[in-house]
This record gives sequence, C-alpha cells and structure tokens, in this order.
Amino acid sequence: MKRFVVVANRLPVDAGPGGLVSALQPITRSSGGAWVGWTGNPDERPEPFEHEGVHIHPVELTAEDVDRYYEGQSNSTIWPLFHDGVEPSVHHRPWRVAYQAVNKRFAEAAAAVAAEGATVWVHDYQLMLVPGMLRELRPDLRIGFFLHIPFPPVELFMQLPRRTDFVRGLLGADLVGFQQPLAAQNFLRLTTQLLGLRPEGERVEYEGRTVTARAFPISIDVSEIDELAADPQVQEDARRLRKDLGGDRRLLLLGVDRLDYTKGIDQRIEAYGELLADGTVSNEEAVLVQVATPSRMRVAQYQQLRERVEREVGRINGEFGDVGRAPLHYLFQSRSRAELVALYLAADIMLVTPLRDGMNLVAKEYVAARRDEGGALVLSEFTGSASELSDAFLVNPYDVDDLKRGISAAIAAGPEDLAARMRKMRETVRANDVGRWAKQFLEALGTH
Ligand code: ADQ
Repeated sequence: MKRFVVVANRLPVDAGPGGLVSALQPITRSSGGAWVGWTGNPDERPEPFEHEGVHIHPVELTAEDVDRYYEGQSNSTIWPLFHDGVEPSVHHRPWRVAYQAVNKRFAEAAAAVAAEGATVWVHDYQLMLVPGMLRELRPDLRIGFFLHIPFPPVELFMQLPRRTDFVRGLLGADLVGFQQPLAAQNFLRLTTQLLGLRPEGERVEYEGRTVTARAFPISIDVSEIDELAADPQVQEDARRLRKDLGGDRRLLLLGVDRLDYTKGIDQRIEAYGELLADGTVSNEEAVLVQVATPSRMRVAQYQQLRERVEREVGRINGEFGDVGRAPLHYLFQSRSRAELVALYLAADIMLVTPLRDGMNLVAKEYVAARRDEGGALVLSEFTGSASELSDAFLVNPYDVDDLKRGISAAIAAGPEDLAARMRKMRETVRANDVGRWAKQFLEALGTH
C-alpha cells in the first residue's frame, strides 16, 4: 500500500523524458509511491513491477477500449470540445459507456494500491470521472486532479452529453487544478449552473466537503533543457543543421508540434506561403522547418489534417522551391530531446501558433534553450504560455494577416530588442519550473 499514487492514462515507462514524468518521478520515488496507468499496448496487463524506484501498476485496455474510451470519447468528443470546438466534437453513446467503465477500472486500481489516508493525484481529460468514483470507494483519501488541457467556456461545455457527470466526477477531488485562472472560473460557474452550488472565491462546498479550484500553470524541466543546450555536441549539431539547410540562408523558422489540429500548423504554413508569395521572404533567404510528431493517427480528423498539411507543403515547395533548395522542410517524425534542443538553438524564429492550447511546453523549451539570449518567439495568444511569455511576438492565429504581421515583426526586430525580450522570458521560465509546479500543487492539496 502506497502513501502517494499518481493516476494517468499512460505509465511513465518507454515514453521519453517528458515534463510530467520528470516532475512526478522524483516525488513518486522519494515517497515510495505508485503510478497507475496503461502501458500503451492494447490487450495486455503485465503484473505490477518496479521501474526506477516507482511501483508501476498497469491497467488493461482492450482494443475496443482503445477505440471507444481513448480514440472515441477522450480524443474525438472531449478533446475538440475543450479546445473551443475547433473541430466538431463527435458524440457516441458506446464511447461514453466505455469511458465510464475504463474510468471505473482506473479508480479501482488506485483504490487497491493507496494506503489509508494516502494522497492520490489524478491527471487529465481521459480520467475526469475518476475522482468521484475514487471518493466513493475510498473516502479516506486526499484526492487531487489536474487538467492539462483548457477547460471550455460554460456555453461550450453545456453541449457535452451527460455533462453533469463530469462536473460531479471532478468535484470528487479536494483540489482541482487548471492551467489558467479562467478555466477554474468556468468550472466553478458550472457547479452553480448544473448543481446549484455556491462557490465563494476559489472554493465550493459539495456533499459536506470543500473543493478548491485553482490555476497551477505547468512548466518544463528547465535544467534538462539547459544542460542539453550547454552540451558542445548539441551546439555542434545546431551549427551543422544550419549549414545543411544552406549556410548562406539568413533565416531559419521552426515549428515543433504533435500533428494536431489545435496546434495551428496549417494556418502557420499558409501564412508562410503568403509571405513567400508577396515577397516578404524569399527561398534565398528563409527556410521553414516543421517537425510534426505523428499523433492519434487512427482518428479521422488527424488523418485529414495530415493530408491538408502535406498537400500545402507540396504546393509551397513546388511553387517557390528550386532544385536542391526547398523553402519548407516537413518532418513527420518524432525527434530526441537532444535533436529538439539543437533545432531550438539553430532557429532564428520559433513559431508556436496554436488555435488553443492548455499551456504549450514547446514555447517554454525554446526559451529555456536560448542561453545565448538569441532567437525570437512568435506565440499565439490562445496558449496558456502567452499569459507568462508576454514578451513574445503575440499573434492571433485565426487571422493570417496578423500571423504574417507577427512573423514580419520578429524578422525586422533588432538584436538588442530580441535579447531584451528573451532575457525577460528566460527569467519567467526559470522562476517557475515543473518541479515547483508539482510542489505547489501538492502543498495546496495539503500533504506534501
Ligand atoms: P501537448 O498537446 O502534447 O500537451 P506541449 O505542451 O507542446 O503539447 O508538449 C509537447 C511535448 O512533446 C513537448 O515537450 C515537446 O518537446 C514534445 N514534442 C513535440 N513535438 C515533438 C517532436 N516532433 N519530437 C519529439 N518531441 C516532440 C498537453 C497540452 C498542453 C500542455 C501539456 C502539459 O495540450 O497544452 O502544455 O499537455 O500540461
């Protein structure tokens, strides 16, 4: 039985060192804690095992669960709706039923490993019913929940079938964390609208308990990025990258995203195409590298996005390219952390232009990598990161002209202006890294 339990869709094994894992692994390890989650492979449930000092407790998903709970309800119903409905949210009753059954399975697994009075931290939109289910099974636990994605405005949330179940599910927690203060307010307003509760400030009474809803903006493992950026081999790779892209080329623009329609990749490429067309940049002086990690490729909307992006990349390269020299390099690949940092170091302009994003860690990684105080960040207003990184070139990604304006402003800015902006952004990112984020959440939850 464990005093501290993390519950997340995925286990912290074989995923590369991501922010969440590096933030939670040390705390989980030092408290002799457990991690409840899915291995990522359907139809398997290995026996619990130890991994880097953490007790790993696998939960099984059948192939049908993956279809319905993961690709269906989580990624085709909740994900688009919570991102402003930028793609239509699809609703199917069997998906909802599977979501509920899988959430129950996670809650039971957590209940089985948590010691009396333990702290359980549940993560993200795939598991919103878990806090309520776990509370019923184990009223003795301290339960925290953190939502990594945006929480939508009340009017949008109201479209979700069985919406009240989700609100009750979250209210099972003692502390519900969001990326942004507005998200916490949206949630509290819903408790009034759907359940007639009366929140006061960030607290609301529910079934004789006090539930707190508050923003805890997530961050990155700054020292991990900083060490990679200081590594001579990574710096050499950055120089080689620039050389390979045509050393004479003045300007390297970069995009790094999961291939997701919320990330604004097609709008970004469209804006770049227009800059080439109207002569603001030319194939002689600029190159855009877009790295897009394959993601959720069995979901139709993601396949369609892939086709749209690839068509547009082909069009732009066909129209503006030359033999041996393309204005746009599109890599539909995942890259190692070291390769990403080399790209960050090489890039003059980083384009982070999602239509909606809970936080966006790529923006923070770019800033953390720029120990040289070089480079420029073009950042969408609709990311959580924009609240902290106000010295970026902020843009409205829905407005192609505004995207072009932001990119042009970054191109035109002088080195002193850029260094001053980067210095301020680096201070902000350094002051709140992911370790601090986890510590603040757990302190607020009251047991660490
Ligand atoms: P994501 O939507 O996945 O996360 P993001 O915050 O940018 O978005 O994190 C992506 C991570 O994957 C970054 O660490 C990045 O370096 C890495 N990555 C991206 N493209 C890659 C590539 N081609 N190769 C290798 N690695 C790549 C969700 C929410 C976000 C929120 C995070 C954390 O949607 O809003 O910031 O969770 O809470």
